[in-house]
Amino acid sequence: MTILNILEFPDHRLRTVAKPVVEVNDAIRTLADNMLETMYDAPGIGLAATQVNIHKRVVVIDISENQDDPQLFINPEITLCEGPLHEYDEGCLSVPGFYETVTRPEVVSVKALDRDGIAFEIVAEGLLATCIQHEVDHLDGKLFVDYLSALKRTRIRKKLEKLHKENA
Ligand code: QAP
Ligand code: CO
Repeated sequence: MTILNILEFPDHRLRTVAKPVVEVNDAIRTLADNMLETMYDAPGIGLAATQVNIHKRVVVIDISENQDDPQLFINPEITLCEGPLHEYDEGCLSVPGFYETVTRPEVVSVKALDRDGIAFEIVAEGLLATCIQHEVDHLDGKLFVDYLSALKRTRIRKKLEKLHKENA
């Protein structure tokens, strides 16, 4: 397995809209396994293919305490957003070192394909619902910093640009 390079804000490639997966084959399963390894290595709780510069609609999530419950969503679609809004301190492997409060619906239904290409649908709430919405945003070229004020977003961008220059 391979640990993939994670793009960081403000890399414009994070703004690419990912294309649907047309066939769930071994190449997609290998991508999903490499994304899981990359996420566990970070460590993180969610990763979208966009973040590793692969513009296909694939998301991996593991919100379990022991990081032993991987969830794969191929072509995820949020079919229902419900209920009270929920505030969560979100972070992102593509925005390392920054956490900010984002408000999103507390419950979502999500339809997707599994690693055998079989469709399934789940109702998610709490952290899982937040994480699914955050990762589906990535597939549409959207980042959690887009929900913040322009001032906060600019501050984060400048700090990361400085770090990237120092590390170059
Ligand atoms: C998305 O984010 C998420 O800044 C997944 O230095 C996060 O796995 C959805 C990470 C929170 C909902 C709530 C972030 C690792 C990991 C960092 C992540 C960092 C190291 C973020
Ligand atoms: Co993210």
